[in-house]
Amino acid sequence: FAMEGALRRAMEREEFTLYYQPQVDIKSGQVIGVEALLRWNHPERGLVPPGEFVPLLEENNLIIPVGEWVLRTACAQCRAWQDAGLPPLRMAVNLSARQFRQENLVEMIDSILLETGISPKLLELELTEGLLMENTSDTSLILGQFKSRGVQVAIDDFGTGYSSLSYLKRFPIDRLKIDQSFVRDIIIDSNDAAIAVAVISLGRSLGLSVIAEGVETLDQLEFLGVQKCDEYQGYHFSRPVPPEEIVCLFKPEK
Ligand code: G
Ligand code: G
Ligand code: MN
Ligand code: NA
Repeated sequence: FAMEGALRRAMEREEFTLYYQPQVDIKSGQVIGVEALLRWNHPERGLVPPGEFVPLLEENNLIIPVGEWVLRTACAQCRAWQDAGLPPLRMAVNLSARQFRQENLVEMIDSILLETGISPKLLELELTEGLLMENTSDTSLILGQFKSRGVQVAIDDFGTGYSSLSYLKRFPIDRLKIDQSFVRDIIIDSNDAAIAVAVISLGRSLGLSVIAEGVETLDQLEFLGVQKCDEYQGYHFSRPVPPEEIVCLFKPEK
């Protein structure tokens, strides 16, 4: 299968690369973390977005080795920024269901944390509702192991997966990510606004931090600020960028 071969070669030729999108504390305006986002730097096609190849990595199980590369690279980057004198930045990494269920996930993460020397508290794993709804017994076990290390867990695309909220009380979770589909029309669509406000309120009641994704305008940001949403990410502050551009955010103004 041609695409599988191409993806294997991409791995060998080190054509995968990570972009980072800043996550900003709404109250202080400070960048407090980044989300690592995979890109394929294709020799002919240029930068290919993950929507076009992550599903294929999943089908071929290549997401396991590529996902390990993502974790190691993201944690090494986190360390490099610290060594360069940046404030400690939380590093959020997307983990698919298949990656979450891989054998020895926790051991792999432990060795990457040890290797890179970053605090486990700076690593955040973004999981989906679908994964948490599968609720096999080892979901609790694995999440408990994250918790005991201080590794944080965020629920990605919150509100788009399943209607059951029971997993929120069953599992140790740190953060909800309001899906960008609710943020896009938050100013003009009262249903989207109501959903976002409800998620923020749910987070507050359960002691979870809430981050809004896909914030593109000042109006959206101000709405979220008034509603006391904790953090945001989106084009309004920055697109996902290569690591050098994250460093520039912290250079003293001239
Ligand atoms: O960067 P972009 O918005 O195009 O990402 C699209 C989707 O691809 C995101 O929803 C994200 O969850 C997924 N994705 C991006 N990087 C990774 C990664 O490193 N691992 C996994 N499993 N998914 C990723
Ligand atoms: O992991 P997740 O599926 O949530 O990935 C987030 C995706 O959303 C990334 O692919 C990123 O490029 C994209 N994204 C980030 N900020 C914005 C934004 O402000 N607007 C839009 N339309 N997309 C965004
Ligand atoms: Mn994500
Ligand atoms: Na998301």
